[in-house]
Amino acid sequence: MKKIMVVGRIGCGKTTLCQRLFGEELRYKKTQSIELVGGTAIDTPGEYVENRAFYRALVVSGVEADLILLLQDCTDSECRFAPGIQAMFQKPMVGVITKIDQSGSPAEVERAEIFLKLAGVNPIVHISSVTGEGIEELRGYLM
Ligand SMILES: Nc1nc2c(ncn2[C@@H]2O[C@H](COP(=O)(O)OP(=O)(O)OP(=O)(O)O)[C@@H](O)[C@H]2O)c(=O)[nH]1
Ligand SMILES: [Mg+2]
Repeated sequence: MKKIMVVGRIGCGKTTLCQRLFGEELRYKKTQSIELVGGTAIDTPGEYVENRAFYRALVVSGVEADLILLLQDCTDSECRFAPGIQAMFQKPMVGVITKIDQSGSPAEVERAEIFLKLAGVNPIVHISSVTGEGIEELRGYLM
């Protein structure tokens, strides 16, 4: 499995996705610092992408990763990624729209898709870490 780094806003579902990918029990735990999960995933705190002062730390940690997952919660009406953030990492990236089980309308998912496209990320997968929808498709990119 590729070494991944997971990036996205506070509460967008990074840690829950890592737990799902590594078959761990889904349980809430705030991420306080950059952490290695399951040996192949770098989980990051949402604060690092919400505050540009931390961008350098993200880039430095991302050097270790083969692939960066950029997560956008479909229920979140705000996007906090700098436009073209993809160019900053210089790494292959996959956009991940999270919490699709919570989506109130297709428009919410489309909004998340626009945010990820503005970030410069492609391809994009839609997932729910709770129901498992889209997880196998995402795994395909991690092989
Ligand atoms: N319904 C639903 N809830 C989810 C999903 N993924 C995560 N959550 C919930 O969203 C909340 C935040 O999830 P986390 O995975 O801790 O978020 P995070 O991105 O790691 O947040 P930080 O560590 O603070 O940056 C938790 O209560 C999760 O249970 C999902 O796919 N569907
Ligand atoms: Mg977390």
